[in-house]
Amino acid sequence: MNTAFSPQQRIILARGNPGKVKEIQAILATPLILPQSQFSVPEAEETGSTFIENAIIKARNAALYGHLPALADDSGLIVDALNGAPGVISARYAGVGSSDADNLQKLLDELDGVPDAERTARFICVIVFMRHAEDPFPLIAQGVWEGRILTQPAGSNGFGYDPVFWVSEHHCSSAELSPALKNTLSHRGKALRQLNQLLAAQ
Ligand code: ITT
Repeated sequence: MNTAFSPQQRIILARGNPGKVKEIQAILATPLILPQSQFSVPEAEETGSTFIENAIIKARNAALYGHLPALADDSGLIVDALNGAPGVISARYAGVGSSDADNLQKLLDELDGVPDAERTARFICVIVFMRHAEDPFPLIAQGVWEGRILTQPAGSNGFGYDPVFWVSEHHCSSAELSPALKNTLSHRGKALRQLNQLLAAQ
């Protein structure tokens, strides 16, 4: 089960919204990461009710149709005052095909009137690496980033819910952090560094 990579080893990144892809490429210590769009891979339906299930679905689909090892990120935001919503549907909270701005506005609407102390939230990231589509023992790495939801957006870096995610250590939103600083703190940064260790230990 050796996954020691040659420098030429290619890995498919399942799906991959552009915001995620940049962050993954900045941290992952593996060879060539190729976006799924370069292969004939049909979209996988994310039918799981957990981040882990959905990451496995995406990675397995990319490995199956791309015939290479595959990596998938499934991530999202959990808000305590909303019983964990938007959770696994973070990318489509305001409906299928909704934009980051639509989702963010829906979140602010749902939290209207909720006091600061009750706006606690966390970003979750699960990254799955599958050596092939039938891999019975995928590598699974996870990261969590605790924060709070602001009452209005601030900043223009990052993507998704970054403009409303308050980072208390730096007294600003996640969208006001530089990309490099976000990577040192974020759920995705933590998961990717854990994955690097898992890959190195193979
Ligand atoms: P894939 O193409 O990789 O499937 P996705 O964005 O469509 O990406 P996900 O189901 O993983 O699919 O949803 C993740 C959503 O969670 C993402 O669209 C954002 O709205 C939010 N999110 C995740 N990580 C984030 C981050 O670092 N900053 C802001 N929002 C984030």
